[in-house]
Amino acid sequence: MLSEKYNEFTKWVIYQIYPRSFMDSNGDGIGDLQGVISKLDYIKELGANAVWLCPCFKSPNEDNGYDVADYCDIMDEFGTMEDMDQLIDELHKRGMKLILDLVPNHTSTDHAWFRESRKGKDNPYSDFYYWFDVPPNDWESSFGGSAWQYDEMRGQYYLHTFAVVQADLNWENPAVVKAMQDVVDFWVNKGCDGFRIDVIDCIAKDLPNGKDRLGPRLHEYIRALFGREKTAHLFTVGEGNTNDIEDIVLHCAPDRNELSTLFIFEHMECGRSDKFTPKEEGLKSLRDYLVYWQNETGKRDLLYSLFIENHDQPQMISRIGNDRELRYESATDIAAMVYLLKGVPFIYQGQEIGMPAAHYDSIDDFDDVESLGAYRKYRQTLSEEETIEKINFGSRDNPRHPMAWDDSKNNGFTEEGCEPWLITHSRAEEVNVKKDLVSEKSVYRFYQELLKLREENSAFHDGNVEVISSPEDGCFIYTRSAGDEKWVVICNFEKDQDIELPFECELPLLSNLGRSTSTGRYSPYECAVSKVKCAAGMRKK
Ligand code: TEU
Ligand code: CA
Repeated sequence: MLSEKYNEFTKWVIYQIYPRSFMDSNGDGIGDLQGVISKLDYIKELGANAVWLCPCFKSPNEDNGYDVADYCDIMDEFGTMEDMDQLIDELHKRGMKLILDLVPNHTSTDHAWFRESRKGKDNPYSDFYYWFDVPPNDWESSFGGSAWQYDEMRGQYYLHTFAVVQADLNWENPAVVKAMQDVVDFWVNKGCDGFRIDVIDCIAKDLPNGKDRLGPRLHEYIRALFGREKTAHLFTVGEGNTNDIEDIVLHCAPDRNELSTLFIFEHMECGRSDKFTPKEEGLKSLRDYLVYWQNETGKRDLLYSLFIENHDQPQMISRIGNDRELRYESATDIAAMVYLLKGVPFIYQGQEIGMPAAHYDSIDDFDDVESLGAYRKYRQTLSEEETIEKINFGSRDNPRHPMAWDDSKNNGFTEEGCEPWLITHSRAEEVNVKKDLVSEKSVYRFYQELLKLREENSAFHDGNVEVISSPEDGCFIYTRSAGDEKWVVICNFEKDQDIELPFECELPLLSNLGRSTSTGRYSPYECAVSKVKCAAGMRKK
């Protein structure tokens, strides 16, 4: 059984917003907080009751907000602190929660802390970052090149795990720990209900001798942030980079007083052999990861994060689904596979209308610092055409194109005469909210029905999960049960087939193709959810 606190979190449905690309309220081509406020009813009507807002703090936007220049002030392009106060108020008025995106591993080199630190070795901020006369190791940056940058003013090298303008904070320094606690408390005092924590596993380094980045004091630092009376009620999700279940237990077992849950990313490798190289595989790849992690987290009563998209990931339906002829079918089938399992659901903006990956012919149409670094790397050995294909496939710009609200020139994201900060989505004319909502096959309405079913039936919160299909069945069938209530979720994969069940069911209460029976012939990507008539006598298939 999940702990009471974790079971409560299984009732949250978290909608992730990349504010820069969500809705522009003032015609400057950049999404903003007033734009978010204008769409809260759209999010609530979907069935989400919490919003995760990607970083909205002061930033020069070299990494679109993940380079923070002031943790306690709002980015100029997104609006003012008054706008944030209004957003928090409007969310709470709707019974919704706010999760902010905390970036504790690094700051922008524009941050006042860094500007002071680089002045020399005798000011209060001198040791806020890692400074060495010579690089103590050969660590590489995640965005290419060395992770050590020489700073002329200081006359030393500083560490940057990510972009050169993102300097790593030195968590060995108690003043850094205190400063980040103050940031958390500032936002808790303003009404923030939780945090997504960026690259949480990176904050503890074992320098100068550490062989890898995972230093020994990580859990001490996490508890310093979230193991306090003031933070005990918060929902906290760490962006992990571990697939080791014992490590995950250390991060989020209830008695650890650290995090509520971690994003476990193993399933996000579905459909690719590396970030920029596709791999032919279908829904079975996702099913296998889901079954494994449901089992591993379930055995240990850990809260599992249910997600298939985010602001860094090319859309899943373009990697393992069919994002052309069967876009609706595969988007809704994947939703049923994932979001009726045990855990806390995360839905990324655009996922609820089955937004696919985008495609452009020129590198000039790309913005993402990671993609531009990859382009330079691949062009050393590949042709322009081969490189552009790779960048289109793996770019983080895929989920960051302006949200497609309708099929007008800028898709309703900003005024028609205005240039959006990033080129509009190449398929927005075909896939947008307005068109989806009037379609017979509306992905939004399917998500709405699914989330309503999940909300109204407690078996989908803390109920037991039992997988009754086998790995080679070409479908994923699982039950959720609590007390004498049992539901069966049937998700067929790419090939049509007959599906039988070892028990009687009522008529499907949810189905992406409107089927009237739970068993019988299933079309490709067809799914159905039904109540089991009698839980007794259930046999494995
Ligand atoms: O990403 C963490 C991270 O490891 C990235 O390299 C991510 O895995 C990669 O972009 C996936 O392709 C977090 C944020 O989610 C990302 O947007 C930031 O750029 C990064 O940290 C630095 O803050
Ligand atoms: Ca704007």
